[in-house]
Amino acid sequence: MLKTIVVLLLISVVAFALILPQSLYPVVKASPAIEIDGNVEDWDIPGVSKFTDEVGDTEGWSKDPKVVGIGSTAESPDKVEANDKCRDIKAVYFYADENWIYIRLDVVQLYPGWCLVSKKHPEVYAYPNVSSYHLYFRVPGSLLSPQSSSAGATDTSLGDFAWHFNVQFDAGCTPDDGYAMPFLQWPDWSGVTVTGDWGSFAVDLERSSFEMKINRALLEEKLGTSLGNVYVFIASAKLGEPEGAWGKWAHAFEPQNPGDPGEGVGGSDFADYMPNNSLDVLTGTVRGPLIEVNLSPYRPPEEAPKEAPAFPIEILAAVAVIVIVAVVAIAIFLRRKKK
Ligand SMILES: [Ca+2]
Ligand SMILES: [Ca+2]
Ligand SMILES: [Ca+2]
Repeated sequence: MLKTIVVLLLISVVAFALILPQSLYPVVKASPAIEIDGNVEDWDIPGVSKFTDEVGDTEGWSKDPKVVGIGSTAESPDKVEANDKCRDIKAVYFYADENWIYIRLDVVQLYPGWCLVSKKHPEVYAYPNVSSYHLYFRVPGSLLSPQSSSAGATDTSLGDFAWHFNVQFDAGCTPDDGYAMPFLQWPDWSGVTVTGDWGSFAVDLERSSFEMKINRALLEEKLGTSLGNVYVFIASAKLGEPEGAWGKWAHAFEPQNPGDPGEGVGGSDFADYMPNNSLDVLTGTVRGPLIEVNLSPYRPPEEAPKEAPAFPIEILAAVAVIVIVAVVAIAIFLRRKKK
């Protein structure tokens, strides 16, 4: 008799385990991964923030052979239109997880060879002439004293929108078929290259995109705060005379005075920028508003909680099974006792 009861109880325990829904077990979700591999097709994932810029809205000088055709970085007339499209910013994307900040910048149209280093300036490493890209980040709560001047000797002040770090890159072709890595700069003008522990960078020539990731922990340690909502100003610039008042390096082109060493000739040197209403080009002053984006680690929204019954149906079923088993066992027990 006891045997029968034990068997029936075992059956009910197995039934209970089978009924127990999968939803009661913890579900581990694989986090979506963006690879910095020169293919931006992996950016179509939840949590990516995208901001767009107009196409064709570069400054007039960027399309004008009479301006960009002057000086040691002169563009030949047949290349002006193509180079202008490399300077024409189309969109920026951000994504953030526990370990990395991901940035993607799209331009209207890159072309093979746009990144070739100018033979006129072989002594200046990574000097592709066509365009460089600047991203200025204002980080609320940062312990760094912010900087209001722009980098690369571009004549623009960020004034009240002073930044805590910026990222610049011109993706100049390196001899081993690679690209020059971005430079991450602090307000005191020191900086690090975005490579190794700091991150990585790649170019998707086919989709006219740049993608990079930056080490969150190293960035936050330097900034003295964790990254949440940040404010960003983005611009492109043609590179100009490599030699200016502060030495030989990739100075910005001076559209107000082409052919002269850059710096200090007034007005913005940026060919395109975003957001579109954030810069007073004539005075070279960023007045905002900037792009606002949250760089805290992305967490998928909790799945909408199902309408839970007052008592879970699975537990109700399990209790019913146990009760039925117990009743049958008692009935058998009593019947045998009568005999
Ligand atoms: Ca990718
Ligand atoms: Ca644009
Ligand atoms: Ca623009």
